[in-house]
Amino acid sequence: MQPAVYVTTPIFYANADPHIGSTYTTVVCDAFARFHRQRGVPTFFLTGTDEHGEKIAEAAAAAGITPQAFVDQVSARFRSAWDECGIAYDGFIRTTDAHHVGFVQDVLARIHASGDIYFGEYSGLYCVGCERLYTEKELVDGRCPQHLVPPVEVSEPNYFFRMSRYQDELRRHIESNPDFIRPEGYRNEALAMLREPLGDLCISRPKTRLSWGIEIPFDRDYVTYVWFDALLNYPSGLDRAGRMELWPQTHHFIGKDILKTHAVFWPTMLLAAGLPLFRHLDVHGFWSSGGQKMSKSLGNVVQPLEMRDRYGMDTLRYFLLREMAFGQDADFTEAALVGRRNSDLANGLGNLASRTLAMSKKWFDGAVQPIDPREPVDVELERAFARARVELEEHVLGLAFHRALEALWRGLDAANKYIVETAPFTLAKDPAQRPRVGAILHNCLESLRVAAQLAAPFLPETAERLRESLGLDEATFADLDRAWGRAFPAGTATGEPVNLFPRIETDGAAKAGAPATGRPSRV
Ligand code: ME8
Repeated sequence: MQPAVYVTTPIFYANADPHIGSTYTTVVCDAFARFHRQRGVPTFFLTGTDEHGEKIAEAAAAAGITPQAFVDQVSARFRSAWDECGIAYDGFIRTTDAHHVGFVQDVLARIHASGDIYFGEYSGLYCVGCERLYTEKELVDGRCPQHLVPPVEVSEPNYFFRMSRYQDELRRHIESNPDFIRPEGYRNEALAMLREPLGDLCISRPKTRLSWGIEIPFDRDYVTYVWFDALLNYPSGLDRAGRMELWPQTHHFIGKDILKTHAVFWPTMLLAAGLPLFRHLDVHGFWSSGGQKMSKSLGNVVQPLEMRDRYGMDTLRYFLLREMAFGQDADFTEAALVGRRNSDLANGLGNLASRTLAMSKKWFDGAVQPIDPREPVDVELERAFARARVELEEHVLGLAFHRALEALWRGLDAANKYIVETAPFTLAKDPAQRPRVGAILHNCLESLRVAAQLAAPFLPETAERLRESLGLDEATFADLDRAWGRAFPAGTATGEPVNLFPRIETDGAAKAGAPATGRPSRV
């Protein structure tokens, strides 16, 4: 485990609302941050909005309001969406914040003073959607591969950052630090970019063409190029929070669309600014929607709040984290989400919780019984959860969140199998077996306790509901190392049976890929 972690999402362009892609990155960061906090690791989690540049200026003009009024609205929508989704960020940065503006200007002045910024002629093929220049080679049929539109030719005098000066140093760093960019495929892509001559980076825009940006401190006729401004949010947000000591422990989570800016522009900027390099760039793949690229024109953009309202946030979190192998692409359909909800959440976890709590209530009025005597089958169950924990932790640190959840579900399967094998329903008919039935239920409650603790970073609402139903206080629940059999003091009272994940009736519609009704059925 690292001594501390600093976790960041990309800052999202304040020109559109959150969708399932931005939600995925944010949920991954949230789970990763909660995982570390739960293990006592000092953690800071930053997210926010990217508010300058041509793309935003154009969107504001189209909306008929000033850029500032426009970004105020969109940024507030991002913030409230993350709040409604229960995202536990520690800082929310806006690139129009005065502190950030000052931070960017300081860095520019420093790099200028050290001789790494010069004035020259800027020309090339620019994609406004990406806010960056493209080389002919990067284009696909003359179009930007992300936005599928031809870039525009630009030519104007501007300031340049001597990025090329740092090319070799960066390549050596990536070569000697295999964990710097993960998973490996993206590291290889970055190394391939660094095998080509890098050139320098244009970092200004004349105000005559674009005034919506941070003014260059050494030339009032220019504003800063939006990516130069945006990338600096990462240290500036930490600086503002007074937590710069965490900087060397940085984990940047991004989607693969912004690999070049983060794997090439950003580290060279840090080298020039004399700041330590981040620790990890963790790159995930893209979500498609029903097999197609998500786009407004296709009308298949998946809205996180709609999904949350229909299925609950934990179901959405579980689906996102379980369905996508981090680094690879995945497809979002409600049918697949409903499938996971019913098979994993309702059957696996929900069923164990409702059965255990119902038995505890029915036979012991909720009073937790002593755990002895222990049978081999009980020890096997305890071991299954010990294994689940080890595997889950390894997988989270290796970014395989889907595997981490699989490992936890192997523990839940063992618990459900334990109930079948020990058959408390049958034993309960014999009064002489009462102590054994009590011990079996205690083991089931322990399974639920450990499962809820391990699930907490991924399914925080569910974990809290389980904690309450199990009658555990917060301190006991926070203690991951509490020994099996030592979490429920004699006399602890478990609550009423809960139905954590009512099954979603699919009535054939969801199976066919159409939106599910979301109507819970009786179980
Ligand atoms: O690029 N699948 O902002 P942005 C998965 N402001 N993730 C997706 C996705 C999809 N279909 N679509 C978007 C920017 N994302 C810049 C970043 S950082 C200094 C500046 C996620 O609003 C993914 O994390 O276009 C991607 O990298 C990010 O949204 C881009 O968000």
